[in-house]
Amino acid sequence: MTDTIFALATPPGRGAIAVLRLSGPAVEQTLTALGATRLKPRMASVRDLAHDGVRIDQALVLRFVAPHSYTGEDCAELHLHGGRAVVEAASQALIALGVRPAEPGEFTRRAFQNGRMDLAQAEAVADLIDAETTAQARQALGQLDGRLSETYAGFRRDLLHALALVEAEIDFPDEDVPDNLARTAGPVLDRLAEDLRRAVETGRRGERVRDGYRIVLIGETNAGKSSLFNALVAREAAIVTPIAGTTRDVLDADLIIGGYAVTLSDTAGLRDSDDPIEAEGVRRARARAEQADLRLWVRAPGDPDGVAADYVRPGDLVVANKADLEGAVPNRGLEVLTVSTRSGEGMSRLHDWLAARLARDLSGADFPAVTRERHRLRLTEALAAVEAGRKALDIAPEMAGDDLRRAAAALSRVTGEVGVEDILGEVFSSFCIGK
Ligand SMILES: Nc1nc2c(ncn2[C@@H]2O[C@H](COP(=O)(O)OP(=O)(O)O)[C@@H](O)[C@H]2O)c(=O)[nH]1
Ligand SMILES: [Mg+2]
Repeated sequence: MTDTIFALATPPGRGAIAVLRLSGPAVEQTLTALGATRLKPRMASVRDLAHDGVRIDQALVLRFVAPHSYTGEDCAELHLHGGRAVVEAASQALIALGVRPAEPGEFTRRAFQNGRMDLAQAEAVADLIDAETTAQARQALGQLDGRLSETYAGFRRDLLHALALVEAEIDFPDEDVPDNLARTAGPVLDRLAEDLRRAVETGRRGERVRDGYRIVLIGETNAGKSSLFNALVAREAAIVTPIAGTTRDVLDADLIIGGYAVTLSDTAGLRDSDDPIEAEGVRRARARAEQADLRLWVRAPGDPDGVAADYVRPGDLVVANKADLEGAVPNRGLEVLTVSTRSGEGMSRLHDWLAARLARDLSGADFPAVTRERHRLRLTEALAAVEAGRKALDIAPEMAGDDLRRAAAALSRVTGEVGVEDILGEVFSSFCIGK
């Protein structure tokens, strides 16, 4: 039998109120033991809570009766005065009454297991709690509404439709099985493959919104990368000196530009070095530049073209720094913005440029985007199976059924309809306690 759990649902520490949340079969009897009786479901009531004759608090109590609750079980919320001693006393009383402190994510896990939400929605709960930008929150809300799950369900419907066509043909074979199938199931699979491909692509965008868009500063030593890094993060995070080769490690900072989460990285100047520490820094700088969503090539007047030229891609930006000094900066066909981190000239234009780029790459009318690598891997798997099934239609239709079933299984794993146990740990381990 499931046990009854509780957790503090508000942040620990002193506050106006603290909410203790309970879920499980013993909720009603626990409330009664604490003196909270005659509670109407979903109605807030003020009750004096006490245990063993000792008063705990005058609290607002809410009761939810299964299955009409977050977890689908009997639930309650105790809205206590938000002092540490009150919360402590209430927690001790609950433990004494046999109610167990919840594990991280245990409430949402129960909600999933009781069919109140699917896995993609459970992940959205975690994302919404962790959201620090409006874009992250908007994306998570869309996913919580079930829009992402609906997209996956649509894929599965198309797949099962194609599978039914394939099986019907094979069960009642005549000469023209491959021809008939190419006519009936073929277009369905072609369309599905196209949709899956598009979903995998939105996955890159969704993950960037969720985890941060990666911008890397690269360039020659002394171009002013670290100065620019400090200016953008608005603090002296990186060491700036006139000595070439000052920066060795990759420095990361999280910031928000135009409502989007960004991870900005400062790197070592790209040059050959005999110093093994600097050489390792250069190697890391290159690796970072390759993975980034955008590279800012920081250049000062007189900088040689150097190796950075090998790392920039179309769409990257040249930031021509040291506008206060004389000299031209060649642009190598890229867009150029002129700034001076010393005088501040051009910095607001750079900021606007970055905000516009983020909006271009990350906003999408076709939310919901796929938000996690876990989803993207499964979708990619489903896509490969659909493509294999499509090929099999023409040559060996009896094989196509297996491919399509494999694709359906991959999709089901995303929302947690099959193969659940091995992914539950992964999904719920990142939750905070009380959710
Ligand atoms: N004149 C001028 N010097 C700058 C400007 N930005 C940075 N510097 C100087 O350039 C040198 C190298 O800067 P740094 O940020 O460490 O460059 P990095 O090696 O690319 O990280 C330092 O002495 C900075 O003070 C600028 O806009 N104008
Ligand atoms: Mg530096």
